[in-house]
Amino acid sequence: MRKSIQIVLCAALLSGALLLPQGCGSSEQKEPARQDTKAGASSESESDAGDSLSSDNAADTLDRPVQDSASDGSSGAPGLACPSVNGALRVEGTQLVDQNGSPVQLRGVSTHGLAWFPDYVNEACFQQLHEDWQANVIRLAMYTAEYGGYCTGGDREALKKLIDDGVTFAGKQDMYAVIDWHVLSDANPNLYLEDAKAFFDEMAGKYANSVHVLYEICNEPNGTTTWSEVKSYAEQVIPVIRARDEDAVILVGTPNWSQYVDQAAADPIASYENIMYTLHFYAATHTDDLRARLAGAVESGLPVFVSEYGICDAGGSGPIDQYQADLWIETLDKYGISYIAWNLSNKEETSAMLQSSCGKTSGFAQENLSESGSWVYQMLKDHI
Ligand code: IDC
Repeated sequence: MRKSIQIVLCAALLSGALLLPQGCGSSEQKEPARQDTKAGASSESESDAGDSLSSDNAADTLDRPVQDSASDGSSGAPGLACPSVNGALRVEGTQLVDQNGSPVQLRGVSTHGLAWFPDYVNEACFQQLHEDWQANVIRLAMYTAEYGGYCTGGDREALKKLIDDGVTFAGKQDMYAVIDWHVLSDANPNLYLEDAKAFFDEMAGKYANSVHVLYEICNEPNGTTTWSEVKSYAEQVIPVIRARDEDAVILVGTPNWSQYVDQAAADPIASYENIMYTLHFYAATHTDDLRARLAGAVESGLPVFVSEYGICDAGGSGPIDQYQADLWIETLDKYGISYIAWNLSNKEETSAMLQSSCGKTSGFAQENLSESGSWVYQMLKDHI
């Protein structure tokens, strides 16, 4: 189903008086977009306004039509891309682009496993991530096999409710949302292929008209899983999504914990459009070699999306390497690649954005951020 996008031509834009960048970083454009996401229950907010990094409180966050970013005649999208301005995303060559074909980069934060840390799925939290951190995407990570995993006895209805809420809150806060089927200890996504098909059938049926939703069909194939096995999985899950949602961007993991993008580049999925391939890095573990592999894949024509990264080691903990992290961001920006930081929690591990002593689930103050959290916060803000 083609996504319907209402075009709003506001008087100021028509007159040419308002030459704002085509992004939503400015307060004039912070109202969110969606009217067609599923209604999640409104969530509690533990925001402590006096203590918050966020300086203002955009209470007026309900449904607004999607704007056409061509309405001022501008072709570029230098600001913070967001659904109300940039609309549905698609892939052109190696680049993620907006509804007008302008390049778009998504930058944001991933939840930890939704079953482990459900409380960060609240609108005040997402509002702060967008307005203060300048994130324009949130990734909703749903483990398939770990603790509370969707395929290993987890509470499916509760997990889907968290996804519904996350998608709704992201839409209301004018952010894109990635629904992540978080394959990890299950190693080979084919293990739960039928569950994946049923899940994405349901998700795509629900969100076919939600321009801000992207689907990530397997976080990290690993172990002995080959690219041809991942490709076979993808070629069975993608048509399920396409039967409901013909054009949403779909992210496909690559072997070896989403590092073998070269293998995908050598044998990409040919029969579908708007497909991107994921590369994950942890800066204290992955350096020049993986960057070279990324560059090679992109230069050979592969659209890559970094749907997860950390600035610590690949175990999600250990020391932080800011030097390598900066080199990574430089490389990703050079190629216009999107990137999402792991993880939004206060778990006692260095990849967590929050100090383990922080009990808040929104309204974070500077001192609540971990070293990773402070770095990601500054890096995202510095981009705008
Ligand atoms: C880690 C979490 C950790 C959790 C573990 C489960 O940070 O709290 O106990 O998963 O096995 C990935 C995975 C991501 C990992 C992360 C850090 O996608 O799920 O999260 N990581 O190890 N790939 C590379 C690193």
